[in-house]
Amino acid sequence: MITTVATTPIAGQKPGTSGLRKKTPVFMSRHYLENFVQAIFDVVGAKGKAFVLGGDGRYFNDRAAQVILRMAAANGAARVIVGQGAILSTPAASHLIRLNQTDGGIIMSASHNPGGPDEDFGVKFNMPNGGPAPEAVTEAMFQRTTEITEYRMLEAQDVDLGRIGRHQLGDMVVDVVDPVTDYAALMETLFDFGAIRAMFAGGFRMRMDSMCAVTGPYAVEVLENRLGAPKGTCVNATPLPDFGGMHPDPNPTWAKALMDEMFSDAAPDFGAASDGDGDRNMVVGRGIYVSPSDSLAVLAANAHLAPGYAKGLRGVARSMPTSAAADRVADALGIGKYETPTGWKFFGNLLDAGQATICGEESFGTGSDHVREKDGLWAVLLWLNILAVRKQSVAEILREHWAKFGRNYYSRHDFEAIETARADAMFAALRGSLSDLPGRQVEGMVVQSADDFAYTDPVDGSVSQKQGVRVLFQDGSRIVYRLSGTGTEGATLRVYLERYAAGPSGLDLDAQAALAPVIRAAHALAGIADHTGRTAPDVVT
Ligand code: G16
Repeated sequence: MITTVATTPIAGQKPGTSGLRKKTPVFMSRHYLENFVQAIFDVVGAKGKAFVLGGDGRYFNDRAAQVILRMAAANGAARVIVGQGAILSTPAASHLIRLNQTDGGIIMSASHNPGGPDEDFGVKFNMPNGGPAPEAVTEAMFQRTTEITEYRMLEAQDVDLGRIGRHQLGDMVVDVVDPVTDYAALMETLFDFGAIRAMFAGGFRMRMDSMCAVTGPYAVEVLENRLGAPKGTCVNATPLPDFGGMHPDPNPTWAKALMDEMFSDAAPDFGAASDGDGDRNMVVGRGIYVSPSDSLAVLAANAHLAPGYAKGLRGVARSMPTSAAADRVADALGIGKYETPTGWKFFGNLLDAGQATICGEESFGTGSDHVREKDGLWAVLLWLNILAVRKQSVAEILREHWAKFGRNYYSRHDFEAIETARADAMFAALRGSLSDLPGRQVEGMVVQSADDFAYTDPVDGSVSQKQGVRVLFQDGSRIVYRLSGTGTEGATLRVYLERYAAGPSGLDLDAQAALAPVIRAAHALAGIADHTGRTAPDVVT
């Protein structure tokens, strides 16, 4: 029996960088989830359609899944494919959408944000290509939330999402699938599992920290069961609704236990961590941290060593705040290079059009055209494939890379939970000063140009404005200022810092030391302390 429930618009249901993310109690409040899900179905249409549904297992994931299923049935969907227990990593969900050629999918996640009754929850819609909905679509969903008057709900019992197989919910079919099987099979087509297995058999050791989030079962199946890594290689591998109290953001600050191990005498050869929904990754060698920008560049330069990329790459895309290290590789390979706004959704058209094969972001995201999301375990496997072929350490590979291409010293400084009004005032002042900056001297550097990044999509011509303030210096150094679009409280200021060293000397400095003048210039030009009251960042990556 389908009921139509009267509702009224709820303010603030505007998706950010990647879907709608809010505090869990907000999402659990009356009509909140239902209004947004109805807005999704109103925009994309549900009648006769098939969707994928899954999430990262955080608190409220299971109950939200039952609500979404009842609403899908009430809106006339024909079929929903759900990961067992309503669990799917974000890249696995993207793959299932593509594999089954569904009309899209709904992913429940707030990614790297903590989970729990008082933490964060999120919902996003992915398109039939498997990628996050573009801005035009999320904007239409937001508009719909501002005018919504009713939503549709099937009155029915919960579907048993623990039982793999076919279920019926009203007229709709619900297929519960193992969340790992199809994803693991895809990985086997891309990488030389034999070579990686031989490397583990030869004594190579790694640590994979899944931070009590969704990647655990994927990592155990692929690394331990299929590739023969010793039991215990994967730690924090059981997904928990509150991520065991961890902050599942794989960066040196939040994955500190892994960092400590990799810099200790007992360090294994290779370390990696992944985030809440499995699309981010951090990579660490023994005694050496690999910045995400460098990781993208190394992967692009060596991808041809893996079977899935043996024919070479068509192009490399990076988000604007990501360092230009990957551009240097693209130039050397003679392939296309693209600079997009922050947000994986901006890579979708380039991947669909076959213009880019590998994409990456400074925010610990790397991926390729195998799905339409960034993919944490994929990046780990590509690194392992490269290590197995080159038979060198991570440190040796990085040093050879810098010797060949020069080094883009890079860091991001985050200032979290700033009062929104103060952050907005800082950006207003900064934007107002842009035309005065060229020619200005600061910390021994001269500003060459300053602007607010705007992007015209080369495939569909859509334009995205105000994607980050850039200050470029004559010596090639760069500062970028942005406000995060994934937080749920106050504003997070992200300051991205970059300086290029051509070598051969000066390639082995500590990144923060090498960037010291750029960091001071960033504070001076934006008046960070005056506007925000902060003199030091909360997170340094
Ligand atoms: C999302 C997006 C990424 C983006 C990141 C950080 O990742 O998919 O493209 O780089 O947020 O965005 P912001 O700087 O606006 O916080 P995820 O892993 O949170 O889905």
